[in-house]
Amino acid sequence: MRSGESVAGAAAPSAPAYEFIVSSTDGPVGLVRLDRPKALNALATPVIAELVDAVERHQADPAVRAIVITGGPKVFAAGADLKEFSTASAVDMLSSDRIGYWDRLKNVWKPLIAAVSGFALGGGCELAMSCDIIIASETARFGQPEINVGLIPGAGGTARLTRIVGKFVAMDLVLTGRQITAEEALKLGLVSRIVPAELIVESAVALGKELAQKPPISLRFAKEAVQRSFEGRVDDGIAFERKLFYMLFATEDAHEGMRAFIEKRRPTYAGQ
Ligand code: DAK
Repeated sequence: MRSGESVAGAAAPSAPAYEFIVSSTDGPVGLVRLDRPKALNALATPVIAELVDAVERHQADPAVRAIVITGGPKVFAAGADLKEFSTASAVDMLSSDRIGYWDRLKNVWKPLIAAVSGFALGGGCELAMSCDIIIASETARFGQPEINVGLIPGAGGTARLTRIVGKFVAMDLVLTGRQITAEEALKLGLVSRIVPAELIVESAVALGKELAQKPPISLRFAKEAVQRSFEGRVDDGIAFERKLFYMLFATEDAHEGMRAFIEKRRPTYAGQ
């Protein structure tokens, strides 16, 4: 961004000039909007780096009491950037500091609200699941389609989704890569509210303002307690998932899958 731009209020104080996100505040609510529409908000490393920076700035701002992460009307985020990943080796993945950005989101103690319209796929769904509350618009579509490009979820998806929706639904979603609607996501407990598409940001900000009225220390402790009970059990899963995700970059199938996506053709998997 275009740091002077704002979505629903003033630009965050001394916000740097972001390229892929827009950060602003609306009263006590920090708002971070992914803004890379040409690549469907694919979470390339600089994108997630900017997002985490903006979230941390809101966390450091005493006037901000809740933070909303959103995307555009057509897409929340279509996952990690497959163009960036397509040439990476297993060693590149293992030695890169990409995952560090994702891990930093875990240290955010202010409530994080994901406001999802359109596709929240792969890392996009994982980003939403890294938040504390997910609000969906009627157009939201969630999924972990990594299997279709020779990968598996790699930013906590297998572990968190399994805890949220249970083993059998998680297996169905992770093994088929199919998308689910906002209605299904509501039934499965992945989202807690569905709102009309045109009200998604407004609704999330209104929820943020409602939370801003609560006693901040209780809010923080409540979040930490739920998080401890949830994340404590998923940490082992996430560590295991991460190793397997990196190992897949040593397979021909993963590179074939990502290349095929970029070249807009059907992949051929040889099991190599
Ligand atoms: N990466 C890069 N470019 C993408 C993209 C992606 N994930 N998704 C879409 N694009 C690009 C397309 O290549 C296309 O670019 P151009 O051809 O115009 O240059 C443009 O966005 C529009 O996309 P489509 O033409 O495909 O648009 P459609 O409306 O037809 O389809 C779609 C929308 C969302 C269904 C489709 O684009 C799609 O299936 N996208 C890929 C979804 C996907 O497979 N996501 C999972 C990616 S793997 C980790 C961190 C994160 C992760 C793992 C580890 N660590 C740090 C360890 C996460 C991994 C993933 O998310």
